[in-house]
Amino acid sequence: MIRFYFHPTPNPAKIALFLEEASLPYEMIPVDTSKGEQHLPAFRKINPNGKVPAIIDTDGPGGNEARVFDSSAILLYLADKTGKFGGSPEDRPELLSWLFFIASGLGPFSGQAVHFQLFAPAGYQKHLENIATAYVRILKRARQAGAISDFSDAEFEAIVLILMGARGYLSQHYSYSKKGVTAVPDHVISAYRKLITRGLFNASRENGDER
Ligand SMILES: N[C@@H](CCC(=O)N[C@@H](CS)C(=O)NCC(=O)O)C(=O)O
Repeated sequence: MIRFYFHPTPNPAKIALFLEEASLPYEMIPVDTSKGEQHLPAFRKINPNGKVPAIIDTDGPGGNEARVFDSSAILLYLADKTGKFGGSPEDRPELLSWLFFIASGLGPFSGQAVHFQLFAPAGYQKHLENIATAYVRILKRARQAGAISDFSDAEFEAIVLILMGARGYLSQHYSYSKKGVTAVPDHVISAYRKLITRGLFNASRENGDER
């Protein structure tokens, strides 16, 4: 059984999506980050970095309990454990490249964009512009590579883990674009809408992760 430490924000949404799409049984344990529950000592034992998502697999390697934190690590762990959404060995180089690119490039930029747009004191406009420029460049590359534009059924399984990784951020920016923050180009929004139309994200939306 997977114990899934969740709050309805973008990074936990990636794991919700995997668990639902893989039909893995799990117990969802709320960690309300708006109340600071991510800093409680009991949760810090599961993720010393004090962020969601995290999981405990009660049936981990060797039959032992295992904890995994950080969304990309959890996606890879679950892909290996279940044999689902990891693609073929031939897919692995692209899959790893884009997944780690999301973890080390897209993720930190997106997190900073949200921080500087919504929470930081005034005076950070230049920094925000740099983030927006980098973010658009990243999304353009992803689109050129076919990761977020239209794709064939054959390509779908190989890139779905990548999309799970990117999805939380697209969702977040889609919401903020309604509030007048428009760092995401129209074609990215329309690709995201297409994915929603195909029903890919329905299960995790029902779990309340859309804001
Ligand atoms: N690199 C981490 C980032 C996790 C992260 O930033 N989680 C946010 C929610 S989306 C969080 O826990 N925020 C609360 C906090 O930072 O105190 C991952 O990919 O899981």
